Amino acid sequence: MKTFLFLIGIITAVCVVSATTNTDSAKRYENYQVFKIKLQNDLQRKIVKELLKNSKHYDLWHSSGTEVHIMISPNVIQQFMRLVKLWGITTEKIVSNVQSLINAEINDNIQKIDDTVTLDWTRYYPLADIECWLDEVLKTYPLITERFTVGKSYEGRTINGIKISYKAGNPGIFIESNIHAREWITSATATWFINELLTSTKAEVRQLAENYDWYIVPVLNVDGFVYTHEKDRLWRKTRQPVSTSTCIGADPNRNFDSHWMENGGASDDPCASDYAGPYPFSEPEIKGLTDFISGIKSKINILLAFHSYSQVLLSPYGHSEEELPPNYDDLMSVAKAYVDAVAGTSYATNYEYGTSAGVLYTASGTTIDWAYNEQDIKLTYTIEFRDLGRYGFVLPPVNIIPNAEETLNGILALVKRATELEYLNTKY
Ligand code: 0X9
Ligand code: ZN
Ligand code: ZN
Repeated sequence: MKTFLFLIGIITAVCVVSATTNTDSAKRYENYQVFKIKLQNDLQRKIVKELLKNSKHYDLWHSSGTEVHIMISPNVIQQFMRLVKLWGITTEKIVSNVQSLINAEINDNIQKIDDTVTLDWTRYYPLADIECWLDEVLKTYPLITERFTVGKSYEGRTINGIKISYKAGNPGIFIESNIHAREWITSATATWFINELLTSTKAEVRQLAENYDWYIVPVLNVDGFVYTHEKDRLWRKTRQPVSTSTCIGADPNRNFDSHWMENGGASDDPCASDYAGPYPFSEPEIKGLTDFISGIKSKINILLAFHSYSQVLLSPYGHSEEELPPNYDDLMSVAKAYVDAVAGTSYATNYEYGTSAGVLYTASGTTIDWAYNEQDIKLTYTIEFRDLGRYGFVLPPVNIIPNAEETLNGILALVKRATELEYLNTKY
């Protein structure tokens, strides 16, 4: 019985902290502002879409049916104000200086630096520290854990994952995290979750850990993640150059070969934040991930993709709002269990749920649609973590543990409901 081999406590990784990052050469967001916009008609929608084409000065942070959050550079704020007045668009400033959020985060991260790294989830860590911690986890639990790699990034970094398996024959759950570079809360939550599966003594967490095989990739977009730490905190895409443009990178969550570039769910403009890439799987990170998942698809029953922000749980489809997936009712029932469990946690955080295209917007070529459509994984969800826009992607690290705790409760309920609906039986 391997059951009793887990140790209790925090995994201490003894690696020297990598040189601190994000300083002089990093892009600054002085006086960049984030506005919440309430869209009342199609004309207003069109105007906002037009503005976003100017990707140098306008960056989409969030979008749902009627509400859009846009970060705007100080150079065009006056122009923006004139336009919204002219067209009667309702706006509200939700961040008055993005750089001050980033400065606060840098302070939070620096204060606690010492010589060795122990992930304690009170701050955000650079990739080298996460990798070091993961090495230590794998060394500490050699019988339960196993490294897997999903190939190499464009810049040549190995993309690491951890498989946690207490016994043979378990159904599998795959977690993809930090596919979008700036969504730091995702890898912070994924690493906390790994630690919890290995060290928690709570009965329900032990049962979750020991009766399912977990495949977790804490940081998928490694190049982009390093870039957010060193050069541009708000970078989203990969870092592979585009031959036809001076703009760099593709949106990895539009690069999957499933309804790729359909229905306006992605952009063919290399400068756009949702650029689909020149062709499906053009990004090595996505090619590597999909090759890996294809190889184990018969063992994967559930796939979760961690994102931020918006507090929503999204099911397929992303590529079409009208078309609903065949097991829509089950997908919604399982989603409701997740959302109720999150709301029932002491923080009482409110999530919404629904299909991706229905709740947010059409997005084609995404992880969860590909896994659902092409890999026969019938429960796939995007989870958009905290918050609702007060801090957006620059979520203060005091949120890490609360976010992770409510996510764990959500996943416990999700797996329970999925089991009741018989989604965790052996597939083939
Ligand atoms: O746009 C995305 O890729 C996700 N939102 S984010 O702010 N994290 O970038 C949402 C993806 C939703 N999934 C689908 N629409 N399939
Ligand atoms: Zn299609
Ligand atoms: Zn995302």
